[in-house]
Amino acid sequence: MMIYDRASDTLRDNDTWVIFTHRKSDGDALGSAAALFEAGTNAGKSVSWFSPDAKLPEGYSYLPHFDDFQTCTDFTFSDDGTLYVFLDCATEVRSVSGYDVNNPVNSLNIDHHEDNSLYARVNCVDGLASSTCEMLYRVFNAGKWDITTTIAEALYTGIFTDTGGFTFSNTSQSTHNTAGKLIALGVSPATMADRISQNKCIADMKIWAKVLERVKVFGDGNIFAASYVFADDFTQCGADLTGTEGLSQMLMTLRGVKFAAVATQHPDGNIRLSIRSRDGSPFGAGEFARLYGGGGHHKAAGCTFNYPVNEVMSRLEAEIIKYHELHNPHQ
Ligand SMILES: [Mn+2]
Repeated sequence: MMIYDRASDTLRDNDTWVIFTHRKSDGDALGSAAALFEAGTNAGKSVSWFSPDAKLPEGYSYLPHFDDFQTCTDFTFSDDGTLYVFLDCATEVRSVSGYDVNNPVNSLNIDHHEDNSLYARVNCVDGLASSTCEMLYRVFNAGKWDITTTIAEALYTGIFTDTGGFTFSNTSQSTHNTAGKLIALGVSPATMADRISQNKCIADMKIWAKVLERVKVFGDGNIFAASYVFADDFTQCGADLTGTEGLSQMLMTLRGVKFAAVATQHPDGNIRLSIRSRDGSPFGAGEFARLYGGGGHHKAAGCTFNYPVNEVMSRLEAEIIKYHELHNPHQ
Protein backbone atom coordinates (compact mmCIF):
# COMPACT_ATOMS: atom_id res chain seq x y z
CA MET A 1 0.00 0.00 0.00
CA MET A 2 3.06 2.24 0.30
CA ILE A 3 2.75 3.88 -3.11
CA TYR A 4 -0.92 4.62 -2.50
CA ASP A 5 -0.26 6.20 0.90
CA ARG A 6 2.44 8.34 -0.62
CA ALA A 7 0.19 9.46 -3.50
CA SER A 8 -2.60 10.29 -1.05
CA ASP A 9 -0.23 12.28 1.20
CA THR A 10 1.10 14.19 -1.80
CA LEU A 11 -2.44 15.17 -2.79
CA ARG A 12 -3.31 16.08 0.81
CA ASP A 13 -0.18 18.26 1.25
CA ASN A 14 -0.84 20.43 -1.81
CA ASP A 15 -3.69 22.91 -2.19
CA THR A 16 -3.45 23.65 -5.91
CA TRP A 17 -3.73 20.73 -8.33
CA VAL A 18 -3.32 20.83 -12.10
CA ILE A 19 -4.44 17.55 -13.68
CA PHE A 20 -3.14 16.29 -17.04
CA THR A 21 -4.58 13.46 -19.09
CA HIS A 22 -3.28 11.91 -22.31
CA ARG A 23 -4.26 12.82 -25.84
CA LYS A 24 -7.08 10.81 -27.42
CA SER A 25 -8.97 10.72 -24.15
CA ASP A 26 -10.51 7.40 -23.16
CA GLY A 27 -12.85 6.40 -20.36
CA ASP A 28 -10.01 5.77 -17.92
CA ALA A 29 -8.30 9.12 -18.51
CA LEU A 30 -11.61 10.98 -18.29
CA GLY A 31 -12.99 8.96 -15.38
CA SER A 32 -9.83 9.36 -13.29
CA ALA A 33 -9.56 13.10 -14.03
CA ALA A 34 -13.24 13.66 -13.22
CA ALA A 35 -12.98 11.65 -9.98
CA LEU A 36 -9.83 13.44 -8.84
CA PHE A 37 -11.23 16.85 -9.80
CA GLU A 38 -14.38 16.17 -7.74
CA ALA A 39 -12.45 14.79 -4.75
CA GLY A 40 -10.15 17.83 -4.81
CA THR A 41 -13.02 20.29 -5.06
CA ASN A 42 -14.78 18.56 -2.14
CA ALA A 43 -11.56 18.82 -0.10
CA GLY A 44 -11.29 22.57 -0.78
CA LYS A 45 -8.43 22.32 -3.27
CA SER A 46 -8.09 24.58 -6.28
CA VAL A 47 -8.22 22.24 -9.30
CA SER A 48 -7.83 22.58 -13.06
CA TRP A 49 -7.53 19.99 -15.84
CA PHE A 50 -5.77 20.05 -19.24
CA SER A 51 -4.99 17.75 -22.18
CA PRO A 52 -3.94 18.33 -25.80
CA ASP A 53 -7.34 17.13 -27.11
CA ALA A 54 -9.40 19.75 -28.95
CA LYS A 55 -12.57 18.22 -27.52
CA LEU A 56 -13.58 15.30 -25.35
CA PRO A 57 -15.78 12.40 -26.50
CA GLU A 58 -19.32 13.69 -25.93
CA GLY A 59 -20.51 10.31 -24.62
CA TYR A 60 -18.70 10.97 -21.34
CA SER A 61 -20.44 14.28 -20.68
CA TYR A 62 -22.23 12.72 -17.66
CA LEU A 63 -18.90 12.80 -15.79
CA PRO A 64 -18.41 15.56 -13.19
CA HIS A 65 -16.24 18.48 -14.35
CA PHE A 66 -16.51 17.44 -18.02
CA ASP A 67 -17.03 21.15 -18.78
CA ASP A 68 -14.06 22.24 -16.63
CA PHE A 69 -11.70 20.53 -19.08
CA GLN A 70 -9.33 22.88 -20.94
CA THR A 71 -7.47 22.26 -24.18
CA CYS A 72 -3.77 23.03 -24.03
CA THR A 73 -0.83 21.90 -26.15
CA ASP A 74 1.99 23.98 -24.65
CA PHE A 75 1.91 24.37 -20.89
CA THR A 76 4.15 26.58 -18.74
CA PHE A 77 5.16 24.65 -15.62
CA SER A 78 6.45 26.51 -12.60
CA ASP A 79 7.79 25.59 -9.18
CA ASP A 80 5.32 27.81 -7.32
CA GLY A 81 3.83 25.14 -5.08
CA THR A 82 1.35 23.85 -7.65
CA LEU A 83 1.04 20.06 -7.76
CA TYR A 84 0.97 18.69 -11.33
CA VAL A 85 -0.86 15.38 -11.50
CA PHE A 86 -0.47 13.15 -14.56
CA LEU A 87 -3.20 10.52 -14.91
CA ASP A 88 -3.07 7.45 -17.19
CA CYS A 89 0.03 8.85 -19.00
CA ALA A 90 2.81 6.29 -19.65
CA THR A 91 5.20 9.13 -20.49
CA GLU A 92 5.02 12.90 -20.05
CA VAL A 93 4.88 13.36 -23.84
CA ARG A 94 1.45 11.68 -23.93
CA SER A 95 -0.01 14.92 -22.55
CA VAL A 96 0.72 18.66 -22.89
CA SER A 97 4.27 19.66 -23.83
CA GLY A 98 6.52 21.80 -21.65
CA TYR A 99 7.36 19.32 -18.87
CA ASP A 100 11.13 18.89 -18.38
CA VAL A 101 11.96 15.37 -17.14
CA ASN A 102 15.49 16.47 -16.26
CA ASN A 103 14.17 19.16 -13.96
CA PRO A 104 10.89 17.78 -12.60
CA VAL A 105 8.56 20.23 -10.87
CA ASN A 106 6.29 19.22 -7.97
CA SER A 107 4.51 16.36 -9.72
CA LEU A 108 2.60 13.12 -9.20
CA ASN A 109 2.24 10.36 -11.79
CA ILE A 110 -0.61 7.87 -11.25
CA ASP A 111 -0.68 5.22 -13.97
CA HIS A 112 -1.05 1.52 -14.77
CA HIS A 113 0.98 1.26 -18.03
CA GLU A 114 3.78 -1.30 -17.61
CA ASP A 115 6.13 0.86 -19.73
CA ASN A 116 5.62 3.99 -17.58
CA SER A 117 8.88 5.96 -17.58
CA LEU A 118 8.55 7.25 -13.94
CA TYR A 119 8.92 10.88 -15.01
CA ALA A 120 7.44 12.61 -11.94
CA ARG A 121 8.78 13.45 -8.49
CA VAL A 122 6.28 11.02 -6.98
CA ASN A 123 5.45 7.98 -9.10
CA CYS A 124 2.48 5.82 -8.20
CA VAL A 125 2.67 3.15 -10.93
CA ASP A 126 1.32 -0.41 -10.99
CA GLY A 127 1.46 -2.24 -14.32
CA LEU A 128 -0.81 -4.97 -12.91
CA ALA A 129 -3.73 -2.68 -12.08
CA SER A 130 -6.64 -2.81 -14.53
CA SER A 131 -6.89 0.93 -14.85
CA THR A 132 -5.81 4.28 -13.44
CA CYS A 133 -9.32 4.50 -11.94
CA GLU A 134 -8.77 1.29 -9.96
CA MET A 135 -5.49 2.76 -8.67
CA LEU A 136 -7.16 6.05 -7.79
CA TYR A 137 -9.71 4.11 -5.75
CA ARG A 138 -6.77 2.66 -3.76
CA VAL A 139 -5.29 6.16 -3.33
CA PHE A 140 -8.60 7.49 -1.97
CA ASN A 141 -8.97 4.44 0.22
CA ALA A 142 -5.44 4.72 1.60
CA GLY A 143 -6.03 8.34 2.63
CA LYS A 144 -9.65 7.80 3.74
CA TRP A 145 -10.89 10.39 1.23
CA ASP A 146 -14.65 10.68 1.05
CA ILE A 147 -15.79 8.71 -2.05
CA THR A 148 -19.20 10.12 -3.00
CA THR A 149 -21.49 8.37 -5.50
CA THR A 150 -20.42 10.92 -8.13
CA ILE A 151 -16.75 10.04 -7.59
CA ALA A 152 -17.59 6.32 -7.51
CA GLU A 153 -19.37 6.59 -10.90
CA ALA A 154 -16.35 8.32 -12.44
CA LEU A 155 -14.01 5.62 -11.08
CA TYR A 156 -16.34 2.84 -12.28
CA THR A 157 -16.27 4.40 -15.77
CA GLY A 158 -12.51 3.90 -16.19
CA ILE A 159 -12.54 0.40 -14.70
CA PHE A 160 -15.40 -0.58 -17.02
CA THR A 161 -13.86 0.86 -20.20
CA ASP A 162 -10.25 -0.28 -19.63
CA THR A 163 -11.40 -3.85 -18.94
CA GLY A 164 -13.82 -3.92 -21.90
CA GLY A 165 -16.73 -4.23 -19.49
CA PHE A 166 -14.86 -6.74 -17.25
CA THR A 167 -13.94 -9.01 -20.18
CA PHE A 168 -10.22 -8.35 -20.85
CA SER A 169 -7.41 -10.34 -19.23
CA ASN A 170 -6.53 -7.38 -16.97
CA THR A 171 -9.79 -8.09 -15.10
CA SER A 172 -8.83 -9.57 -11.74
CA GLN A 173 -10.45 -10.40 -8.43
CA SER A 174 -9.20 -7.02 -7.23
CA THR A 175 -10.96 -5.34 -10.18
CA HIS A 176 -14.28 -6.97 -9.29
CA ASN A 177 -13.76 -6.25 -5.58
CA THR A 178 -13.19 -2.58 -6.38
CA ALA A 179 -16.25 -2.51 -8.64
CA GLY A 180 -18.23 -4.12 -5.81
CA LYS A 181 -17.11 -1.42 -3.38
CA LEU A 182 -18.15 1.27 -5.89
CA ILE A 183 -21.57 -0.37 -6.27
CA ALA A 184 -21.89 -0.29 -2.48
CA LEU A 185 -21.22 3.47 -2.73
CA GLY A 186 -24.25 3.90 -4.99
CA VAL A 187 -23.10 3.06 -8.54
CA SER A 188 -25.72 1.32 -10.70
CA PRO A 189 -23.94 -1.11 -13.08
CA ALA A 190 -26.88 -1.14 -15.51
CA THR A 191 -27.02 2.67 -15.69
CA MET A 192 -23.27 2.85 -16.22
CA ALA A 193 -23.34 0.20 -18.96
CA ASP A 194 -26.11 2.17 -20.70
CA ARG A 195 -24.18 5.42 -20.48
CA ILE A 196 -20.93 3.88 -21.71
CA SER A 197 -21.93 1.20 -24.22
CA GLN A 198 -25.43 2.04 -25.47
CA ASN A 199 -24.51 5.56 -26.36
CA LYS A 200 -23.32 5.63 -29.95
CA CYS A 201 -24.34 8.38 -32.36
CA ILE A 202 -25.33 7.68 -35.98
CA ALA A 203 -22.29 9.51 -37.40
CA ASP A 204 -19.98 7.19 -35.45
CA MET A 205 -21.98 4.14 -36.51
CA LYS A 206 -21.37 5.15 -40.16
CA ILE A 207 -17.61 5.34 -39.49
CA TRP A 208 -17.82 1.85 -37.99
CA ALA A 209 -19.65 0.65 -41.11
CA LYS A 210 -16.78 1.89 -43.31
CA VAL A 211 -14.12 0.25 -41.17
CA LEU A 212 -16.00 -3.06 -40.95
CA GLU A 213 -16.63 -3.05 -44.71
CA ARG A 214 -12.86 -2.81 -45.29
CA VAL A 215 -11.69 -5.43 -42.77
CA LYS A 216 -9.14 -7.85 -44.06
CA VAL A 217 -7.98 -10.99 -42.24
CA PHE A 218 -4.63 -12.53 -43.18
CA GLY A 219 -1.63 -14.56 -42.04
CA ASP A 220 -1.42 -18.23 -41.13
CA GLY A 221 -4.83 -19.26 -39.77
CA ASN A 222 -6.15 -15.73 -40.37
CA ILE A 223 -4.93 -14.59 -36.97
CA PHE A 224 -4.41 -10.98 -38.09
CA ALA A 225 -7.11 -8.42 -38.89
CA ALA A 226 -6.69 -4.88 -40.16
CA SER A 227 -8.78 -2.05 -41.52
CA TYR A 228 -8.57 1.70 -42.05
CA VAL A 229 -10.46 4.97 -42.11
CA PHE A 230 -9.41 8.14 -43.91
CA ALA A 231 -9.85 11.80 -43.01
CA ASP A 232 -12.40 12.18 -45.84
CA ASP A 233 -14.59 9.48 -44.28
CA PHE A 234 -15.04 11.59 -41.14
CA THR A 235 -16.17 14.58 -43.20
CA GLN A 236 -18.52 12.40 -45.23
CA CYS A 237 -20.10 10.79 -42.15
CA GLY A 238 -20.18 13.97 -40.06
CA ALA A 239 -18.08 12.22 -37.41
CA ASP A 240 -14.90 13.21 -35.59
CA LEU A 241 -11.88 11.21 -34.43
CA THR A 242 -13.57 10.17 -31.20
CA GLY A 243 -15.86 7.95 -33.30
CA THR A 244 -13.19 5.29 -33.75
CA GLU A 245 -12.99 4.36 -30.07
CA GLY A 246 -13.67 0.64 -29.71
CA LEU A 247 -13.12 -0.26 -33.37
CA SER A 248 -9.85 -2.18 -33.00
CA GLN A 249 -11.50 -4.13 -30.17
CA MET A 250 -14.43 -4.85 -32.48
CA LEU A 251 -12.04 -6.50 -34.94
CA MET A 252 -10.81 -8.73 -32.11
CA THR A 253 -14.30 -10.27 -31.91
CA LEU A 254 -13.62 -12.03 -35.25
CA ARG A 255 -13.20 -15.77 -34.67
CA GLY A 256 -9.53 -16.80 -34.50
CA VAL A 257 -8.14 -13.26 -34.68
CA LYS A 258 -5.30 -12.69 -32.18
CA PHE A 259 -3.98 -9.31 -33.35
CA ALA A 260 -5.87 -6.40 -34.90
CA ALA A 261 -4.97 -2.93 -36.09
CA VAL A 262 -7.07 -0.03 -37.34
CA ALA A 263 -5.30 2.76 -39.26
CA THR A 264 -6.89 6.19 -38.89
CA GLN A 265 -5.85 9.15 -40.99
CA HIS A 266 -6.07 12.33 -38.91
CA PRO A 267 -6.99 15.71 -40.44
CA ASP A 268 -3.28 16.70 -40.32
CA GLY A 269 -2.52 13.76 -42.63
CA ASN A 270 -0.80 11.61 -39.99
CA ILE A 271 -1.90 8.01 -39.79
CA ARG A 272 -2.35 6.52 -36.34
CA LEU A 273 -2.60 2.81 -35.61
CA SER A 274 -4.80 1.52 -32.83
CA ILE A 275 -3.62 -1.99 -32.00
CA ARG A 276 -5.00 -4.88 -29.94
CA SER A 277 -3.65 -8.36 -29.24
CA ARG A 278 -4.61 -11.32 -27.10
CA ASP A 279 -3.00 -14.49 -25.75
CA GLY A 280 -1.90 -16.63 -28.70
CA SER A 281 -0.71 -13.66 -30.75
CA PRO A 282 2.90 -14.14 -31.93
CA PHE A 283 3.68 -10.66 -30.56
CA GLY A 284 2.01 -8.12 -28.32
CA ALA A 285 0.30 -4.88 -29.35
CA GLY A 286 2.77 -2.79 -27.31
CA GLU A 287 5.78 -4.56 -28.83
CA PHE A 288 4.52 -3.86 -32.36
CA ALA A 289 3.69 -0.21 -31.55
CA ARG A 290 7.20 0.39 -30.19
CA LEU A 291 8.68 -0.61 -33.58
CA TYR A 292 7.19 2.66 -34.85
CA GLY A 293 7.98 4.81 -31.83
CA GLY A 294 4.59 4.25 -30.21
CA GLY A 295 3.68 2.71 -26.88
CA GLY A 296 1.02 1.26 -24.66
CA HIS A 297 0.15 -1.97 -22.95
CA HIS A 298 1.02 -5.51 -23.98
CA LYS A 299 -2.51 -5.97 -25.32
CA ALA A 300 -3.56 -2.44 -26.31
CA ALA A 301 -1.28 0.12 -27.90
CA GLY A 302 -0.92 2.78 -30.54
CA CYS A 303 1.64 4.42 -32.83
CA THR A 304 2.02 6.71 -35.81
CA PHE A 305 2.38 4.85 -39.10
CA ASN A 306 3.77 7.10 -41.77
CA TYR A 307 3.09 5.55 -45.14
CA PRO A 308 1.32 7.15 -48.13
CA VAL A 309 -2.41 6.94 -47.66
CA ASN A 310 -3.09 4.79 -50.71
CA GLU A 311 -0.53 2.23 -49.50
CA VAL A 312 -1.67 2.05 -45.88
CA MET A 313 -3.48 -1.26 -46.03
CA SER A 314 -0.83 -3.07 -48.11
CA ARG A 315 1.99 -1.68 -45.93
CA LEU A 316 0.21 -2.59 -42.73
CA GLU A 317 -0.31 -6.15 -43.90
CA ALA A 318 3.30 -6.39 -45.13
CA GLU A 319 4.74 -5.01 -41.87
CA ILE A 320 2.71 -7.41 -39.73
CA ILE A 321 3.68 -10.42 -41.88
CA LYS A 322 7.32 -9.31 -41.87
CA TYR A 323 7.39 -9.00 -38.10
CA HIS A 324 5.64 -12.36 -37.72
CA GLU A 325 8.34 -14.01 -39.85
CA LEU A 326 11.03 -12.50 -37.62
CA HIS A 327 9.32 -14.23 -34.70
CA ASN A 328 8.99 -17.54 -36.55
CA PRO A 329 12.17 -17.84 -38.65
CA HIS A 330 11.64 -21.56 -39.38
CA GLN A 331 8.16 -21.38 -40.84
MN1 LIG B 1 -5.91 3.37 -18.65
